[in-house]
Amino acid sequence: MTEKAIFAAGCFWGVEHLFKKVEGVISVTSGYTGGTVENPSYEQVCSGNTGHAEAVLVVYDPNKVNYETLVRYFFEIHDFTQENGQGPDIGEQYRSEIFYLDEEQKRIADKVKKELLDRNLKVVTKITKATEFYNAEDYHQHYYEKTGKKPYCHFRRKIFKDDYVKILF
Ligand code: MHO
Repeated sequence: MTEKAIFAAGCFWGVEHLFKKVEGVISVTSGYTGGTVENPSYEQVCSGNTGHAEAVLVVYDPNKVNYETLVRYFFEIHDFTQENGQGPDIGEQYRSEIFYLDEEQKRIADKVKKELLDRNLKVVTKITKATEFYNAEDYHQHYYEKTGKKPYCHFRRKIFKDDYVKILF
């Protein structure tokens, strides 16, 4: 059995790269969601006019990792205080957003976000019901593995105390 999660946290190259390292994650796919245009291209999404966010679809084994762990990790691998952009990438396609697939995911996402707000941190992350997820073009999948380049704006900063996630490599 597998489950799915969808996260937007800026340029999907880096988000995909970091989620792959998590034990229990089976696959990560870069794509577009949360907009209005059907089957958009990268160029259309880049124009900022489609309403889509660059996002990743994470397929995971719920016996090895749970949704709450993925949500915590999501907050640790990007800057959730930056509105409509991530690092040098500016535009609403780079926004921070959790697209929940059911009410249980929504409850967990809300809970973790509240934990951060209760610590007086700024959190711009939206929590929204998932709509259609469109896979990005092939050349965007596994971008860093294919190109040998290094992520330029995603890295992990620890914000949760306990050792809640197992990173494989
Ligand atoms: N600033 C980045 C954005 C890439 S991302 C897939 C670049 O063009 O290199 O949106």
